[in-house]
Amino acid sequence: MGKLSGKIGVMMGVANDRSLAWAISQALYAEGAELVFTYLPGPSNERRVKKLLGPFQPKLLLPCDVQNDDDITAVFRTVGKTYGRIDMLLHSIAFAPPAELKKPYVQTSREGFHRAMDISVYSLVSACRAASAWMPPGGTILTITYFGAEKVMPGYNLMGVCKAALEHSVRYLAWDLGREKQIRVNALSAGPMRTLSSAGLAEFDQMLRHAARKACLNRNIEFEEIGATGLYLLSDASSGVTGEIVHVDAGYNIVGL
Ligand code: 0WD
Repeated sequence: MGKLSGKIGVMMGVANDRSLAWAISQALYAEGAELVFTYLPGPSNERRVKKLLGPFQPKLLLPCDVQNDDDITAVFRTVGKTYGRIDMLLHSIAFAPPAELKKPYVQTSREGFHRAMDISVYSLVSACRAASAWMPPGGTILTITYFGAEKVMPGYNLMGVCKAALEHSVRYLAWDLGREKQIRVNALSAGPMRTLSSAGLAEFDQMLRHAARKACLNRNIEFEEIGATGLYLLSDASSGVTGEIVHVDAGYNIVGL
């Protein structure tokens, strides 16, 4: 019997075996959780995710473009009706048009700004609303953020502004859902990891080298470290923690120089 036996989790944002959401899913599986996955609709995404999940045989693998309210409603209705409850939600989704990330923030277009905010921030609000309808007291929600929300990280640009909005959304959601239903909402602020989406960032290799040099632990973080903290934040081990931004960055964020 694992710590999460009998718990139902919805995992949004597994794109491949390097996704941060996959690190957390593996840690939850190891503790006996029953997991359901969503993927961005598209034949190649579906194929990739199906192949990855094959050995785990999840009961549900559902298409969900978070820009579409009907998709979000359908996902949580299907999971809710299948299991009668949802205990955990992982939101590990972000997107900004690559061209927007290549230009200085001051040049951000209105359309690019709206699209990035919609996918990277509003999707959390919408998913929290839909998931919480099926969550019993003690339900937990986790999203993934980055230090570029707190300080200027050249090259992170528009996504830094999205992450700042995401982090403050976590606090307001923690207040609303905590008061209303005893549901917790937190964010894990991860150090840089090589994944599909980070590959789109200009100078990512330089960012990785710099992060390792500056961090207290003098290294970058490991995939399994994201999994372990994700498990903590999605389980009762963190029952007194909500509205927090927990850094898993080898201590990078506390160093000034
Ligand atoms: O260094 C890193 N990789 C860090 C990532 C450091 C700190 C934070 N993060 C954050 C990201 O900003 C994101 O919020 O972690 C989260 C997950 O990122 P990841 O694991 O690096 O990225 P990836 O494996 O690419 O998963 C993100 C997924 C998308 O994958 P692709 O590569 O296909 O775009 O977000 C999903 C999609 O599966 N996604 C969407 N899902 C539903 N609807 C949408 C959408 N419209 N757009 C993107």
